[in-house]
Amino acid sequence: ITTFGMLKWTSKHIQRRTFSSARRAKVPLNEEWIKHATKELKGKDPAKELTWHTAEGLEVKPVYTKADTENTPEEIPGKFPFTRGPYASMYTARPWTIRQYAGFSTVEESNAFYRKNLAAGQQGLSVAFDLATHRGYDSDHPRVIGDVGMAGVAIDSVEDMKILFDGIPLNKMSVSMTMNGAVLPILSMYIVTGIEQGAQLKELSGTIQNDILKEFMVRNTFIYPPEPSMRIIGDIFAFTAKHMPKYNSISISGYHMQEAGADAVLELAFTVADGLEYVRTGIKSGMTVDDFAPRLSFFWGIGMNFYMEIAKMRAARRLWAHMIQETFHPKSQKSMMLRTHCQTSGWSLTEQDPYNNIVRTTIEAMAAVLGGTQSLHTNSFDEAIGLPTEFSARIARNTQLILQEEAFIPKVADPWGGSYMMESLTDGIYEAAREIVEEIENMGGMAYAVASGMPKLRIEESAARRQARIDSGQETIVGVNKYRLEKETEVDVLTIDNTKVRQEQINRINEIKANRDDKQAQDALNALEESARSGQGNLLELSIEASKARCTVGEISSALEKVWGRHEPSSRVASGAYKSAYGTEEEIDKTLKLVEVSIYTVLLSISGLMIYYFRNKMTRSKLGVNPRILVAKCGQDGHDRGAKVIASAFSDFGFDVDLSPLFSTPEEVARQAIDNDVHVIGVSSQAAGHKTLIPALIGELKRLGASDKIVVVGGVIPHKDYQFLKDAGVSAIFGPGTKIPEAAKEVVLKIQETIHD
Ligand code: MLC
Ligand code: 5AD
Repeated sequence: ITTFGMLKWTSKHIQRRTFSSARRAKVPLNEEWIKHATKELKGKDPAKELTWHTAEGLEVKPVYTKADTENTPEEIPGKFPFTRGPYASMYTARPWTIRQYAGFSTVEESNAFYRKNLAAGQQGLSVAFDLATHRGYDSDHPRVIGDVGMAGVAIDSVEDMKILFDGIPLNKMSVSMTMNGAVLPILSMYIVTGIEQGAQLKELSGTIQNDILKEFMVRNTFIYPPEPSMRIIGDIFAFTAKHMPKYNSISISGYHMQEAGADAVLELAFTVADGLEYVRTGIKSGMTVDDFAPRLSFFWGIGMNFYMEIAKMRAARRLWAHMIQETFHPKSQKSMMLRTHCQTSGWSLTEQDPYNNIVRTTIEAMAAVLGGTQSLHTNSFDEAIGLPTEFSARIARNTQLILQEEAFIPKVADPWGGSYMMESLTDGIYEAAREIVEEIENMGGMAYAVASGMPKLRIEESAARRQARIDSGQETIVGVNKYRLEKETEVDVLTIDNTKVRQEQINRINEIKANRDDKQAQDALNALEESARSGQGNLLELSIEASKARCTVGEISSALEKVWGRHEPSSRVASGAYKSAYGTEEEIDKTLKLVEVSIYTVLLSISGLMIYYFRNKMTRSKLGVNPRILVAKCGQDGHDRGAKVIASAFSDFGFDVDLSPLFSTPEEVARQAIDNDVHVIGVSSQAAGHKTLIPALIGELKRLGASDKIVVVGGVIPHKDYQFLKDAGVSAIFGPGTKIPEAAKEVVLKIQETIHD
């Protein structure tokens, strides 16, 4: 029985999350303080009134005293279990690496952008690839017409990679590449570029993300099924351990879990559990833990929960060190030392009043740095609007330069060490996360857990709960659910001419194919296919040969796909979580009534509908069935947090909800909408493909005689594209920060309108 085939769990086997006693404060509040505080509160109990329960369910007391750290052991940075940092001197000797993630449209433009940024103070590179490349398609593939060059740079062959790094010596500059699905062609093309620049393999330094488990959970740029995907990782560990001693063979990533909605404890636990699974993978491919574990690296998301994020990073280092020591008994200290990159949270940034995002990013960057990160990306303030412009990228980079060079922050290692509160919070997160890691290890490890769907479902529930806390006002987002501006200011947006990029890429692919030695290319592809079939040989080594022979990303990927196939993800809706976190049904109704009075009173009185129609009764009686919506993702955009939250909230509101498979073409979405007889198609777009994909969808509906279907769009859509989409036939557009009940009401109104017509 295979690792991934064994468990056939369904969501009903998965326990709803309950918070265990580990999350409660261990030491009661200081007696004397209680007396003073009670007086200040005019007799109310401060323990009851002022204890804060974080989204993780952790109890945070209003004050900590020496009693809280009585059992905290004395630790120093640079020493096991590394709670206080992987290095003894930390930033006092060398600050973290300013490593901004970027990539857009062509290799020429991205190369120029990198060089400019390096000259302006950036210290390491980090490449963002477009979604076509992520999913192993060449730019000329019909499935990726809307994706080429949009959310990152398009790479088809080593010739592209050579232009991307032109004038950037790979034997000196450390380069991170965020690549997971098409990791073999991309890593091999980077290596061949290094070699052809004259670098030696042992000089290449940087990081490949190579973390496929979290792709199956949240990020969704997988290509092959889980099991062969894990073999690829083993082969990369083996090759880099042998030939590339300065290269980090993986970036075990919690970031995307947080972006998908995981709270700090879930992010920490699932990431450490992923790491343990990868260590087993390395050992299975014939190495000792000390051969490769020193080159495993990590990646955290840093959101707005300031104390919690610092504590998470400290707890993570301790937890990793303990788990590795207890499970694998390494000889080298370096095998237990967690080094990490951090990125400030994109999800926490808002489309409304976007300059506020500079402040948010600064706070998050401070948490990352006070938590002891090795490398950091700070987001640009236009995150929720589009890709960074030169201006927004400069502010983002300068945020780090100011922290490094103006604020004296690097002068002390782990400055929070010994804080009563921080040490207690670190212990609390450590224990809560350790419980989950042990639960997963007892299931048989993360490969089993992922196959069961458990982590994905818990993250989706956590996301729906969080959205409900925001929509109901329990959590504040300045400028969105509180202190909203009367009038928003427009900011500049980067536009990419996708058609032009695609044509240029296609020209280069044709040129390469015309000029290469075809037999050499074919032999290299056959060898890859054979290795996939037999399980013999190292796939990275063979991919390097293929890249040298000028095989393309698409060709290398499909050589393996011939044997392994493409992984088909399943989609399901986590219903119930939104409603339960929003409050009681009465509270939902009450809130809706308030909104109703301000916005919809007129509309409602005209159409003679009562407020309750939103909750379906009237709509249902008019339609004879529940309102049906297809929540769709088009193209290679796998960011499905928004789609999932909408699906689960709409289902809680009484809609019948269908989810399209990820990576559908517009034609496939149109077909599914007709087959499922939905009233509305809600397309969620996060990767800038909307201007190509939405008109294609509406065109196809028309062609199939289904123009009556309402199309609404949600996600990251620049305002200047709104009219374009409306002209194309879109009925409504819901940007970031939309309250879901309001969106649901508008959708119901649209359905009503078509019935009246
Ligand atoms: C550091 N060094 C010190 C020191 N601090 N030496 C002495 N004293 C000190 N105080 C040494 C280190 O040992 C190392 O050398 C060298 O300096 C560099 O330090 P580092 O700490 O290794 O930093 P860096 O090279 O920047 O590596 C950081 C990393 C790495 C280990 C976390 O994996 C990394 O850079 N990751 C970045 C990942 C990334 O950018 N991802 C983007 C994802 S975006 P030596 O010799 O030991 O190496 C994304 C979004 C999306 O994913 O698309 O979804
Ligand atoms: N350039 C810069 N940042 C990017 N991100 C994604 N793609 C790019 C890119 N091409 C960042 C955003 C996003 C996160 C996943 O990575 O901040 O939220």
